[in-house]
Amino acid sequence: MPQAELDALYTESRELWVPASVPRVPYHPTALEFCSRYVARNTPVVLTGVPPPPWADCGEVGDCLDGLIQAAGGGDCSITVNWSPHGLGDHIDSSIGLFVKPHEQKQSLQSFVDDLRDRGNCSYGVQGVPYYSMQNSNLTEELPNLCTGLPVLDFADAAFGAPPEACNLWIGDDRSRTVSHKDHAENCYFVFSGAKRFVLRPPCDVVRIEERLVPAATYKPDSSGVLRAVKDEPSSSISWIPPEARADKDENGALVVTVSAGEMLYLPSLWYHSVYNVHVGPKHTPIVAVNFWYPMAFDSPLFVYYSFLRRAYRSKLR
Ligand SMILES: O=C(O)CCC(=O)C(=O)O
Repeated sequence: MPQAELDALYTESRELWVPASVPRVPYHPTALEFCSRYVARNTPVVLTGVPPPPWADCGEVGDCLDGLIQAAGGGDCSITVNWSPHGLGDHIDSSIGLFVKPHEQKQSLQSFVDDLRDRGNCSYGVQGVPYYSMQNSNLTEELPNLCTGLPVLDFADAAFGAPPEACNLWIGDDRSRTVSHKDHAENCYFVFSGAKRFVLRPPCDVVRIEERLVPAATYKPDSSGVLRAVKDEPSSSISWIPPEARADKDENGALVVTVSAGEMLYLPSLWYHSVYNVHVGPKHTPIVAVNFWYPMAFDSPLFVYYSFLRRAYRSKLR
C-alpha cells in the first residue's frame, strides 16, 4: 500500500471520524442515543454523574477499601492478584525480547489491601507491585457480593444486544500501568475512586503500529521473592506492541482523556489504549474501577476493514 494512501487514511480519519476530544454527556443515555451516536460510529464517550455502588461511595479522594472489604464479605475472601516488578501489566521487555505476563498470586483480600497500602513487599514474600487486575470476570468470580448496587447498564445491554460477558474489578495505585493494546470487546469502564488516564488511538492506526511477535513468558518469584521472567512451557509466541512503538510512548495524534470517579468511559472495540492510574487528593489513595466487556460484532464492516488494513500493512513491512 503506497505511503501517500496511508497518510491520507490518517488525515481523513481525524477530519471525518475521530473527534478532537472525547465528549462528556450525562449518565445515562437512552439505548438509541448510545447506539447511534457512539457504538455505531465506533467512537468513545465519557458518561458523567454515575452513582457509585454503596461500597465505593466515599468521594473522589477517600479510601474506600475498608468499606469494600466489609461489603465483599470480609478480608478472608481469596483473590488472585497480579504482581510485577515495576507495575507493568502484560508487556514486551525489549531487553530480553520476551512478552511477559504478571505473576498471579492467590492471597486474601485483606493481605492485598495491606500490601497496596504498605507499598512494600508482598506478605507472601514476593517483591514488586500488586495490581488487582485479572480480566476473567474477577468481580463475579471472586468477589460476587460487590455486584450489588453496580450502575445500571440497560442502555448498553440493549445497544450491544447481549449482557456483558465479563465484569472486572481493578484496584491499584499509581505504580501500575497498562501498556498499549487493543481488545476484541466493547468496554464500559467505570471509575469509582481516583482517576484513570486513557491514551486512545483508533483502529485504523493499525497501519502505524508495528507489532512484534515474541516468545511469551511469565514472572515467577525466585527463592528470594525477586520476580524473574520465565519462558512459558509449552512455548508460544504473542504479537504485541513493543515499548519503543509510537502507540506506547508518543501521545501525538492520540485522544487523551482522564476519567474521574463517577464517570464511565465507553471504549469502543479495537481501539488501542494505554492506561495510567492517577491519584487524586491524598497521596496513595487507591484507584478503583469496574469494567464490563460486551461481545464485539465480528460480522461488521469495522472488523472487515480493520483486518484488511492489518494484512495490508503487514505485507508492506515484509
Ligand atoms: O485499567 C487498566 O489498567 C487497564 C484497563 C484495560 O486495559 C481494559 O479495560 O481493557
